[in-house]
Amino acid sequence: MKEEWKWGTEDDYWVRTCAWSAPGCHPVGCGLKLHVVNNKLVGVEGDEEHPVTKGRLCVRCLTLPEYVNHPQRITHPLKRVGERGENKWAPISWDEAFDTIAEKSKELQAKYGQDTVMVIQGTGRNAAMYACPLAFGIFKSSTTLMGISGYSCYGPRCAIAEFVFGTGYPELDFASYFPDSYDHPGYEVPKYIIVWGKMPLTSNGDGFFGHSLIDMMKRGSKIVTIDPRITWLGAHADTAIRLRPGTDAALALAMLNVIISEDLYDHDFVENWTYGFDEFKERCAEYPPSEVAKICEIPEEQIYKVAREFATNKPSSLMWGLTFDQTTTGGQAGHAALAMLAICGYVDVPGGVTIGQPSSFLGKWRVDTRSNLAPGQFENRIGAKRFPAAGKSQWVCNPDITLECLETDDPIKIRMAFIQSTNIISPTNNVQPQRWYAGLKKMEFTVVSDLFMTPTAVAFADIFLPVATFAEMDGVVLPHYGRNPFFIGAINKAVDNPGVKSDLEIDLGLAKRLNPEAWPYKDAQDFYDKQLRASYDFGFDDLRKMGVYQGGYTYGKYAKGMLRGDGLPGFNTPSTKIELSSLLFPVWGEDPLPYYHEPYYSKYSHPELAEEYPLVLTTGGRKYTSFHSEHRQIKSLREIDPVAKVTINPVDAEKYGIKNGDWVTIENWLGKCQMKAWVTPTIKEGVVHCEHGWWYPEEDPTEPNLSGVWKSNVNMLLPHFCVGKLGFGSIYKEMMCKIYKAQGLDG
Ligand SMILES: Nc1nc2c(c(=O)[nH]1)N[C@H]1C(S)=C(S)[C@@H](COP(=O)(O)OP(=O)(O)OC[C@H]3O[C@@H](n4cnc5c(=O)[nH]c(N)nc54)[C@H](O)[C@@H]3O)O[C@H]1N2
Ligand SMILES: Nc1nc2c(c(=O)[nH]1)N[C@H]1C(S)=C(S)[C@@H](COP(=O)(O)OP(=O)(O)OC[C@H]3O[C@@H](n4cnc5c(=O)[nH]c(N)nc54)[C@H](O)[C@@H]3O)O[C@H]1N2
Ligand code: SF4
Ligand SMILES: [Mo]
Repeated sequence: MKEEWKWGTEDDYWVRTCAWSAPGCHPVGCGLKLHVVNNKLVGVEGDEEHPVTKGRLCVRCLTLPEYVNHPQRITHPLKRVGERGENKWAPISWDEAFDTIAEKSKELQAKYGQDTVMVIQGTGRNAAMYACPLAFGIFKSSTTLMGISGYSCYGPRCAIAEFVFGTGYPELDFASYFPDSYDHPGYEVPKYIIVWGKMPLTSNGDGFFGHSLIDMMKRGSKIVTIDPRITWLGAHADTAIRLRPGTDAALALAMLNVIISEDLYDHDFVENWTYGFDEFKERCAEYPPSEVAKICEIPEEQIYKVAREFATNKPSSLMWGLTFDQTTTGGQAGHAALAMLAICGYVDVPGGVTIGQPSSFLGKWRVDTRSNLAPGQFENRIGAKRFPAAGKSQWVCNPDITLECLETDDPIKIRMAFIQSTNIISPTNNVQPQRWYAGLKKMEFTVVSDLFMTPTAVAFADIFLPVATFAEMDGVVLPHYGRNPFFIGAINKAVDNPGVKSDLEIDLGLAKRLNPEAWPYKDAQDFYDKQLRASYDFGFDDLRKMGVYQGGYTYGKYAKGMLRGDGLPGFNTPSTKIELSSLLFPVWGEDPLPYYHEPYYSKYSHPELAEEYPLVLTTGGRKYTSFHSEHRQIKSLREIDPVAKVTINPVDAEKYGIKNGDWVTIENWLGKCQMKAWVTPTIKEGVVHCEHGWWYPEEDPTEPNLSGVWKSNVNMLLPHFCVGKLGFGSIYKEMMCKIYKAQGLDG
């Protein structure tokens, strides 16, 4: 990397930076060069010197100037002057906004108790790092959460990995820890990569740079996709297994059955580093490929082929996605997938999966903010005791129980909401958004921090706080939020926009009024400088110059005594080994071994519903042109994806009289919505896929229309509280529905 991060003249210059929301993305930290003329962002280029992303950008960062300079951006704090829902506002200063929030929170906490203030956050944007600290360290409230049912984004995958491996997130080894990348001595590209219920090229989830799969394919990796759709990657794969949604656990157990019964596993690793193999082997034997092929509705040969290729081509690897969080037995599928990696000897080896060495950077600070709570307050947060496994691994409240608490005022009265980085009534961070809508209408005071006026802000906000884009702020980006931190990247301010603040700056402004002793930082730069110096021998200015810091990776840590607190070899689990049979699960009432059962709602679990609702509904496969409900205002992106789409197989389209481009109603007993049909054989027959996140900013923003937020809102068809025994799981990817031709967007 070059030494300079900013070059040019005073009025016409370039800034090198790493991306991380806003606009929304996970901590991939792609390298950009931003061109600024007269304090206006005029151009964007990919930074070829970034060691991982090497100049490549997707369309959302390529259109960044359109987003940053958008005329509908809110660029000063607002207070509501009309009724809620009327969209009438007056500008106020940041001081007035902070003072009002501080006063209101004190007043409501005096009346209803400390936990009456609820911080609702969205997914892992940069903002996510500062949401729990806002609740714990500023409002001193334990009520913070994402609205998503069953914690079903990332949390379940991390929790299962923590319980079974005793580590942070196991990520496909894409040489991202090393400055010399794929040329690093000893690194090997995986021979086979199973991409399971995930579309990383589009999603770049949690920091994995999706396009690195193309790098590895060019170096010989073969791809297997497991997905009811043939994605772009599926079309370029060696094998694409197009299974019935929600049957992943059965498939994994059948592949394990083949690997074990054909003696293709790594005996040395199993003997020395795993626990419970004998019981595990018996469980896998209950899943013969012939039976599982029928459950998954796939050819039996595919199970044998993929199991054999995965086990015998060393190293191979596997990545599993959101689907495992959003299905009934996804936790079990995750356990089985981890077992596949373990018994084939692909853990902590070059070209297998890297296991996170959790970074203390920011992590420790985030944990420490809990010390601002009273004794017992954290332990008693909503739902933590009812689901102790989730309570142990997640810091947040149980989302399903919190929704019920909003409705019933039991066990506490929540009366103030701070809605940070979520457009919670859009088809995103919820199921049954109408219930969240009703619950949030009960608030006596609501703050929304966002970049644009959203349906959520119009419906509920009393104060609106405008947030900076990454081009307008200083910060850091940390892949996997520190759970497997390949690198740390510097976010460097390029444009000065005094009307907006980053989420950290918002925390700092409120902390000054509500808990200054716990927040001894002058400003954001001072904060990052102190945090970095607590873990490394460099500060924020040094990181700016480095651009990206890569700490390197040690393989085989389990054998070197580098994973456990006591310094002995092994894994950081109760048995000191990878737990094929979990010692923890039975404590929480769960089977120690992975298993499959039918989705909550399917033609087999609810045959009485199958005649009326014959199709399987899966939702939310990611698109390049949006991040959840974001980007709907960006003209170039809307030209690519103008309206919500439902994908239908031609056989089903014919059956229900639907043609490509028709408006379609998707409906079940909980609700309905409208989308345009995309008829294509890439989706499995009997399955429809609905996009999530849709609203229409060009429509009337006031109540009851709220920019058309209810029209293509597929989450109205998704039930609440379809969780497993550990509290994890949901039905976003495996529901039942019917479809029929609609008149248009309004019916
Ligand atoms: N562009 C963009 N990127 C994003 C986001 C975004 O909104 N836009 N969101 C971010 C967030 S918060 C997350 S959590 C990640 C998620 O990113 P991923 O983990 O990649 O998840 P999805 O994109 O939902 O992809 C799921 C894939 O699983 C398939 N699928 C559906 N049902 C099943 C099933 O039952 N079994 C199997 N095996 N496959 C199934 C779908 O067809 C789809 O191709 O993406 C992040 N990145
Ligand atoms: N049907 C269905 N629904 C789904 C999914 C699915 O697959 N299917 N996926 C689910 C998943 S995995 C997730 S994680 C949720 C995500 O849901 P959320 O993360 O809640 O996403 P949004 O509702 O789009 O809300 C994000 C809001 O934050 C604003 N924003 C962007 N960047 C920043 C920032 O830096 N700071 C602040 N303060 N605001 C910012 C955006 O403008 C936007 O209005 O959606 C879930 N919903
Ligand atoms: S993945 Fe795309 S949107 Fe995310 S930081 Fe990289 S280029 Fe930007
Ligand atoms: Mo997510």
